[in-house]
Amino acid sequence: MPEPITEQAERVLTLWQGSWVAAFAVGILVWGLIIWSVIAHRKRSEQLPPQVRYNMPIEALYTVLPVIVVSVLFYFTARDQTYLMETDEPADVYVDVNAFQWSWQFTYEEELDVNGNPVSVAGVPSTSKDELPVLVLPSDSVVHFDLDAPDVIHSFWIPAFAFKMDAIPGHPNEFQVKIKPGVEGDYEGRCAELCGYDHSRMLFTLRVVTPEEYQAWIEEQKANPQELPAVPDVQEEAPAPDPGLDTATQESADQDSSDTAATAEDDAAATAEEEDDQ
Ligand SMILES: [Cu+2]
Repeated sequence: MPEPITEQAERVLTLWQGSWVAAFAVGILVWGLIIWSVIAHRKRSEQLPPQVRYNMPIEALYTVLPVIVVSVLFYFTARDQTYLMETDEPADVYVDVNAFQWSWQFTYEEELDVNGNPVSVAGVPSTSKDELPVLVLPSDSVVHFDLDAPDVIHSFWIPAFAFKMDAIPGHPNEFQVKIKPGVEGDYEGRCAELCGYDHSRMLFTLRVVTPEEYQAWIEEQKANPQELPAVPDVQEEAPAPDPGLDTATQESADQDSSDTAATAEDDAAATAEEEDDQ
């Protein structure tokens, strides 16, 4: 497991370790009983041992013990899930995550640049770190994520958060984390839901910096808005609800062709960038 960099990730790690300890305790008990009965009750003579059946206390134990085991696991899972899904605390940073085929756009909803647009970064599908979008976040801060997708289901995964959540078209998801102090550095981010041709290149970098460095970065972005690669917009591409079957089929066909168009735009943008670099 990667070193957890959020308070929530600490909780996930503890739950995971606790589950293993409980599993080993049950395992050792069961293996112990198996080995004991194999040795203590091995065949000693040709005489048939006493035949017993319907031992009520043992039968009751068979039912009660698994119920207790499942209840304990359920209790801790439900308790931690409730904690992980909490979004009540006011966040220091709000990030809109747009997961598209096949990269990411991160929009800092509350930070408006000189043109009045929110600060936003986006990338192209790649395995080279220079081309990947960089999600910059301050340490020692609460960060709120809103996840959405214009095309297919993706999954926003930062292994160091010990957490991932799906980005589903037409079904916005949200979660928040408290990033710990002193964890500045670069961390890997991925799409964890097989989402098409370039899924394996749908990567990003999480860069945790100090709150002061974060403020300086945001001010810099506000003053110099960045040219973004072509990114399909969540609002524009979300399919409109329509009860008609024929129209629905037609719409999904439209959706497919516009997806192809968006991909072509992405490729064009990527090529343009490469040409710029030369
Ligand atoms: Cu994806």
